[in-house]
Amino acid sequence: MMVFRIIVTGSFNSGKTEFIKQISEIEPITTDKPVTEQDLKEIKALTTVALDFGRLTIDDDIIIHLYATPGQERFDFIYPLLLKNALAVIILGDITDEKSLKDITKYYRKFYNLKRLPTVVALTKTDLDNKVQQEKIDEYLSSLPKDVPIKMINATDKEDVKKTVLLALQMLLESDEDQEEIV
Ligand SMILES: Nc1nc2c(ncn2[C@@H]2O[C@H](COP(=O)(O)OP(=O)(O)O)[C@@H](O)[C@H]2O)c(=O)[nH]1
Ligand SMILES: [Mg+2]
Repeated sequence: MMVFRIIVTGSFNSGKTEFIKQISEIEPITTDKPVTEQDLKEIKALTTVALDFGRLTIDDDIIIHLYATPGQERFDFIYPLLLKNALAVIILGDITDEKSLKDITKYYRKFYNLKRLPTVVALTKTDLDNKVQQEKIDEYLSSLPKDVPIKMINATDKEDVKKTVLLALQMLLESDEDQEEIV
C-alpha cells in the first residue's frame, strides 16, 4: 500500500478547507478541531499551526493524504516540512476574487522554488455569479506554464473535488514513469 501526500494551497477563503472537507473520509482536522484519531499521529505536531488534513482511500493500494497549507504567513516555515513528503500540489483560486486569482502565480512560484512537483490549478466558486472578467482571469494565469492544467470547480461539490484530486494523482503517477525512463 502506498500513501500519496498532496498539498492543497491558495489564498485565504479560496476553498481549501471546503475542498478537504468534501473529499475526506475521516472528519477532517481543521484549524478549530483538535487531533483525536489514532492514525493521525504523524501530523499531530503540524496541527498546532492550523493545518487542514484529510484522507481518501482510492483502492487497496493507494491512499491519499491531503494537507491544506495554513493561511498566515507566520506559518511559512511549515512549507518545506510539508513538501518533504508531498508528491503533488493543488493550487486553489477563488474565481470571484481578483486577489485570490493573482495569488495563484505567487503560490506556484513559492512551491516550485522549493520542489518541482506535478501541479494542478483549480478555480473555485465557479457556481457563483460574481465571477471576475475572463480577460482578467486569463491575464492573471498567463505566466503559468502551459503544462499546468486549470480546472473550473465548485469546491462544495464532492465530484468536482474528487476529479481534481484524481487528476493530480494521475499526473504524479505519470511523472513517476518519466523519471523511471530517464534512469
Ligand atoms: N458556492 C461556493 N462556495 C465555496 C466554494 N469554495 C469554498 N466556498 C465557501 O467559501 C468559504 C471559504 O472557504 P474555505 O474552504 O473556508 O476557504 P479557505 O480559507 O481556503 O480554507 C466557505 O464558506 C466555503 O463554504 C465553491 O466552490 N462554491
Ligand atoms: Mg481554511
